[in-house]
Amino acid sequence: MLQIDLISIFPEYLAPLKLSLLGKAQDKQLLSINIHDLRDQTADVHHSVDDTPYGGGAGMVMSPVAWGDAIDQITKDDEIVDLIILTPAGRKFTQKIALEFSKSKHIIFACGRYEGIDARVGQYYADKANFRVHEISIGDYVLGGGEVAAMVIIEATARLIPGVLGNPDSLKEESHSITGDGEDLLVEYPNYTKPANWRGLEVPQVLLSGNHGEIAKWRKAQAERRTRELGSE
Ligand code: 6GU
Repeated sequence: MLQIDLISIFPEYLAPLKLSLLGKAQDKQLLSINIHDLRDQTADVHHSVDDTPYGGGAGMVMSPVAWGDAIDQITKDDEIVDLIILTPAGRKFTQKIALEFSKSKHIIFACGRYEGIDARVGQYYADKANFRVHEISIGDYVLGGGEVAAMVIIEATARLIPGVLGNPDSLKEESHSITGDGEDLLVEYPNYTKPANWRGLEVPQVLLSGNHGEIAKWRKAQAERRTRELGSE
């Protein structure tokens, strides 16, 4: 069972985590997803979570006080926790990192907004023996907050947990699938289904041939061609 906690000032933004594959994984008790409102931690009447940056500059920074209280409340001292801080300045998320996260027992997502979370939050938990802190970005563009990025990471991670996918063979041949050593990263070959002729476009003949050796060779060549073409963009 993987326990996932998300902390956000827009908990409603995370409602889709109940749906589809992730909903089924929760029904099967392979996954537990809990959403927390950061503002529940604030004592002041305005429930403020941000303040002006030391040193000046534009925008607001999220205060470490509410974050620390929220994280402490959902962790026990005797468990290992992966704390994922979502930030465009983080390490780029990949399939390999998804595989690593899929083996975790407890992941906490800190979904920041504004100009980010006070840097001491990551520093404080990185110094604790039972925390592994990961600053993660999902790509080279800037989002309004970490919520959508957290959903991307959860969707990629959860489907790698044994039992979550109905047909585990689906993992074997898809794009970016990892074959043990994590090195063989190809995008997938193109797929076709009926009809064999659609609006004048024919399915490649080899796929209709029934020759499994030739089909495997063709698919490998297509995957390599696609991967090469992406690399030269
Ligand atoms: Cl994780 N957060 C934000 N705010 N923007 C991003 C991101 C994360 N990853 C890419 N852009």
